[in-house]
Amino acid sequence: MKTVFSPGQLAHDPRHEISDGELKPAVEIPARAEIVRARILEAGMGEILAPEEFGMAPLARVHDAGYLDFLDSFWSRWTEAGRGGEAFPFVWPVRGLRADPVPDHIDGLLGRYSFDAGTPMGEETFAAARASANSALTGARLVAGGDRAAFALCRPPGHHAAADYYGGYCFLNNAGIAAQWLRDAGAARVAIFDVDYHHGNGTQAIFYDRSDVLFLSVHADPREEYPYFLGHAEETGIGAGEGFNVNYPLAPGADWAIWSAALDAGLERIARFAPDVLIVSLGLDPYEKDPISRFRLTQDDFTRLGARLARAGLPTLFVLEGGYAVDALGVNCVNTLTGFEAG
Ligand code: OKP
Ligand code: ZN
Repeated sequence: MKTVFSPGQLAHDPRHEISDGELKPAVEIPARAEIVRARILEAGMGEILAPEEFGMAPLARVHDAGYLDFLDSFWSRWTEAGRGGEAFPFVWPVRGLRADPVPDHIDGLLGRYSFDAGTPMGEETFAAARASANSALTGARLVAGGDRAAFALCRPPGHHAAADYYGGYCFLNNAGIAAQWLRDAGAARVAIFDVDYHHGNGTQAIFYDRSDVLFLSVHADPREEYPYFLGHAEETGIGAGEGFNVNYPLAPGADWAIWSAALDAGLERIARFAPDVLIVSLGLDPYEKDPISRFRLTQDDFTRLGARLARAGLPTLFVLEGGYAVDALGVNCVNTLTGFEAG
């Protein structure tokens, strides 16, 4: 299958993140994409294309105008406030405070448009996130044009970003933007299956009241794991979207036997939904050696994952999400994709 990737996605190159009460080395780094690209070439998996430029319109179908404006103006506001390094929010409009009116000050804007303090922003962040979204959109166009599958090598990732907030290393919801674009291009129903170790809270929030985009996620139980505030089994959708949001939270430590049972349940739900296209939010952090995660998938399990996804028999767009065992990322990613192709 074809891969879509732009070197422009590497421009977001954070130094630090806030986690565990410390300023630590960032884990969502350009090397993640480079090692995946290198393995695709080494394995001869197929062509790597540069994304087309889709402009702002497909982003605005999913994201709030004020949020996009914030991302676009962030660096000039940050530097005008006398800052020059990486930005982190530190104040949020939680219960009892007011999110409207939107503040003028960059420190207020950072809190208004984020949900965590663990996600560094810099001068090149929005440009890299736009390039990443263009890769997802180009992959969607390949699948809409008849390719059985495509791989969008998205980085920065997207599944934690909602209509009007960033967090979890995510700024633009690449999978959600691709899903909406496919709907606008004529797909009646799109399923998004998120297999990242962390719940895809942003994607869930974007489609929570809709029945045309089915969202499913297998992830670590939010009672014990990031993002803590979404991803429980009882979140099933609202209004017209009731029944079209499916969470499979698992206790930390889940191995292939436990994890693949949830995968199979999700695939059964997808078969009943009968979508025109399947989007896989492909997080590689369920891997047993991932440094920030606690599931136990092996490298061979990713091949099995690809094969099971292929059995759905649907045009499939893979969109990269997380995965931080950098040395193993290329193998785990290509195992999934070649497992799919063989399946
Ligand atoms: C992004 B993606 C661990 C801190 C975890 C946030 C994790 C974001 C994961 N002590 N920080 O879903 O892989
Ligand atoms: Zn993750």
